[in-house]
Amino acid sequence: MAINTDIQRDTALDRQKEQLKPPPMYQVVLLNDDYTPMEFVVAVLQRVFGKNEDEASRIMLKVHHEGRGVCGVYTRDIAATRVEMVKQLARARQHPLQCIMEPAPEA
Ligand code: TYC
Repeated sequence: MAINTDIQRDTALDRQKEQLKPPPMYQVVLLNDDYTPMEFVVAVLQRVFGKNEDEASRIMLKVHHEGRGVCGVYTRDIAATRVEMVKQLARARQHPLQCIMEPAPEA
């Protein structure tokens, strides 16, 4: 019984600590390919990530030249929803555009 009580106390403490922490954040990353038109990528960055045209063009060119680029940093569900939105838009136009999410580096 003493063992059990210890486990329960640890768990409650862990939960309390967990609730004090900010949620884990995820970055949504666009990957380069040779076929998706640049204008389409810029339009996706504006529509899905709320970027203005200059910022969208800057991110698109970074992906084009460096192979990948961060579109934004979000909580898990919001990041996952945006990844799905990008994939759906790309699929609808039959572009091979790839988008992933990954844990954001700690600030
Ligand atoms: N490399 C593509 C081209 O030359 C443009 C592109 C940019 C594609 C960013 C995907 O995530 C991407 N048309």
